[in-house]
Amino acid sequence: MKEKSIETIIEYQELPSIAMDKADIVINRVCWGGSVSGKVGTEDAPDAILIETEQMEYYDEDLEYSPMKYMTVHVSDSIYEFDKIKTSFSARSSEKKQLYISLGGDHSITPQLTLALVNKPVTVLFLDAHADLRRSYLGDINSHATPAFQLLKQGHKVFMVGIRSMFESEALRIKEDKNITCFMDRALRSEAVRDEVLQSISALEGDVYLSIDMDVFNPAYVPSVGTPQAGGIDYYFGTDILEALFLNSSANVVGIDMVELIPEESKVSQLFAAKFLQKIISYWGKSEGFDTKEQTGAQMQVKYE
Ligand SMILES: [Mn+2]
Repeated sequence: MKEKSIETIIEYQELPSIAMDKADIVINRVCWGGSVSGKVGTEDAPDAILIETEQMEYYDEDLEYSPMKYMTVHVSDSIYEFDKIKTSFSARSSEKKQLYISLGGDHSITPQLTLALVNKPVTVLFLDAHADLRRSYLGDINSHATPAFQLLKQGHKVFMVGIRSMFESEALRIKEDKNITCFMDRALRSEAVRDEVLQSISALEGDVYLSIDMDVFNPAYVPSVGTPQAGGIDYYFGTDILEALFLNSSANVVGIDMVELIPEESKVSQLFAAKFLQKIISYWGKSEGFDTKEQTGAQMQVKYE
């Protein structure tokens, strides 16, 4: 296991990181945990997750291919300042189709990332235990409790899944705001409702930004997050959501974030996130047809076995 230090180069699956504008996959490290009101440590998650990707097999056992044989990757420098998040992708390609994944950091980073990536209203698929619809929290409009409100203010539609904690004013907003679709976590106990969620995601059209607050998962799977909440979805429903989104050819995924994880000693939380990150890359690669292209990806440059 590598020790985290300034000198250590953090990579995805120990694969070489190439220039942002040349890579198929851009992984953005947003080490911002400034607004967390619960446990602290979300700023350490990007590196902890990437270090655990070294434990992952290159082969995807579900999709039956090795994504990184076909794709290249860029891992960004760490971003430590909130104001710099919105310029995260300024060196991205202007022509090539790329996948932009940001590892947080707390949930306050999401509206900055949509500013970085889109300049028109999109649908934000918002997986979270909390509604995050406060106007401000503890005096801060850019809090981890306000991103969904900020996204609505930017003109986006918010499609929530897994919600199981909210303030009364947030509950009213969900009922009244036509730009919010919300599937409460408890309703997801029903297979029919889970199918309805997946069908709705399969029917999304246009640009979609995916924000994954890791507290959407049951704490038995992801025990260490900023504000854990009883209940929650499991790993396989999470991957079903990825499948529904990426197999939907009418939806264009403009960016993804994974936020609120706090690295912990057992490493279960960060291993879960690393595996989920791999699934995101794998489904995107499949949806873009990389598995039928030439094997010129990052893994081809690695000597192993
Ligand atoms: Mn959240």
